[in-house]
Parts: sequence; C-alpha cells; structure tokens
Amino acid sequence: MYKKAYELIKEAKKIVLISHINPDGDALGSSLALYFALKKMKKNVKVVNLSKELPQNLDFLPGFDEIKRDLPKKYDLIISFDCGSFDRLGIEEKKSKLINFDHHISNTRYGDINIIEEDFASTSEVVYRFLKENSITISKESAICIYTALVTDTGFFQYESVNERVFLVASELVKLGVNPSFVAKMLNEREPLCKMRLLSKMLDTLTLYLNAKVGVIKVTQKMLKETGANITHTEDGANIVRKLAVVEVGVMLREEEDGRIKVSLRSKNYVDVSKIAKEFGGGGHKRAAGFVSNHRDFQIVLDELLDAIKRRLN
Ligand SMILES: [Mn+2]
Repeated sequence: MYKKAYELIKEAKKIVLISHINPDGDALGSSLALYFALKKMKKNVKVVNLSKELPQNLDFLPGFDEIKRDLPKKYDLIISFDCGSFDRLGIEEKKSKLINFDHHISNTRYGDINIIEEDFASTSEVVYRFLKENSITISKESAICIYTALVTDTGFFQYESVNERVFLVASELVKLGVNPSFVAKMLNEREPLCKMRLLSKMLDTLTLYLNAKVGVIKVTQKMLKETGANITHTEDGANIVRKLAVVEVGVMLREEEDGRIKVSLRSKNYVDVSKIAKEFGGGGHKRAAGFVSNHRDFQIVLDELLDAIKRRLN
C-alpha cells in the first residue's frame, strides 16, 4: 500500500494535503511533514485546512503560515490526514483520487487508497513509515512536524498507544535535528490568558455522575464570548476531567456556534469510548473519541450519554 500510494503521488500533477476540521497537532503535523517531502520532489502541492481557526500553539511548525484556508480550483489528488470520515474534511464532494492516511479504528475507508494503521500512536507515524518504505529522505522540517504530531497524540508519551516503536521513531527524529524541549515549550508554555480564564469557568461546571466515575464539564458560547477565547482553547477540557482520581470517563460538552453540542470523551482504564461515540454517529480511539449531537439541549445530550456510559462501566 505504501508503494502504491507513492505511485499515485508520482503520477499526480496537483496535490492537496488536507486534515480534519478543528485540527490538532497530529492533523497539521502529518500534513506539513509530507508537504516538505513532496515540495522537495518539486511536486505542485498545497497544504489546506478548512477550519475557521487553527490552534495558535502550533504556529511554530515549519510551514504553518503556508496552510491555505480554502481548496485550490484544480487538483487531481487529495491526501487526507488523521481524518476518520470524509465529512470531517469539510469538502463538499470528492472530485479526485484520494489517499487516506490515518490511525483511527473508526476510519470509514473513504479513499481510493486507505492506509489506516490502528496500532500507530499518530497519523504522523504513518507518514514516517511512508517516507521510510519509499526511501524518501526526511528533512529537519518534516522531522519537527512528525515529532510534534507524535507528542501531541500521545500526551508526551503517556498513552497506551506508546510502545518501543514509538520511542524508536522519536529517537530517529531527534537524530534528524528535533529539539524536544523546544517543541514542549512551544506547545505547553505559551498559553493565552483567555484560555486560563475560560478554563476557570469550565471547571466551575464540573459535575460528577455514576458514583463519580464520570466527570462532566461544559463550555457555552457565552463563556467563549466573556473570556475572548475560541474553541481551539477548549481542547484540553475532557483530559482535565480525567485527571481526577475517581474518574474513569472525562466528558466535555461544548456548545457550537450553530447551537449543536459537541461531545468529547476520554477514558482512563477500561471504557472503550470509541464505541460510545460510534453509537452517536462519531468515532475516535479507545481512550479518546467524540461526536456532535443532533440535540441542542445540554440535559438531553447528557442523559442519553450517561445512559450509554452506564452500560459500559461495569
Ligand atoms: Mn491522530
């Protein structure tokens, strides 16, 4: 598959690299990593993300300023990164060949070529493997992007997806010039005050359910307006709830601009939240998943969700 994907890339004239809406470090890091490799091959390539906002803490990634916010008029190949379903790319219809690089269990295999490595800790590991299998040199720029994606998706090497292979990849990337402490500072120590103010409001809503095994926090549009924060500043919400000793499932309910409610789920030891998300039309990983509810009422969303979690708690 890695060779086949490379054949398709070599034949293509105009390539678009795209990742899911509301991207994280893995989504942008993976697409930028391949961007530098393809540019070096003199391919006509654009890196695109169709979100309203990009996370500001990723602005140190090489190529961040080259990310386009709309699709070019003409292209004959799309490569998607870290995106479990076609609709999350924000593209209306598929008009070209598509290569799908991902590591979500729930990936719907919407590409002409699908390289879905469910055991990989990040999509950037898929990109790394693609470059290795095809003997493509990994530049320092690509290495920084792959590494950043790897650390953001593993919570700095702490999740269950972390194994010897992950450390070997990381070690290789450091050898290629990545400075781990620089990346960590860029990611973790440049937060805006509005994010802390928002966090404080979010924590005020923290409520425990089901013998305190489930912790729930809420974010409303009003809270965003009052603090001047945007949705990229809410990304840690469910992770913070999971930090509580008693909590198995951390939940964040976020009111979107259109009034729908986005649900983020994080589990600690045994609840497979990707299955819960799937019940509601979403997807993700065992320990991190999410969906957008059709309901616009927090209480209705919460009641349905707690019911689904309850069935999987014991
Ligand atoms: Mn990922």
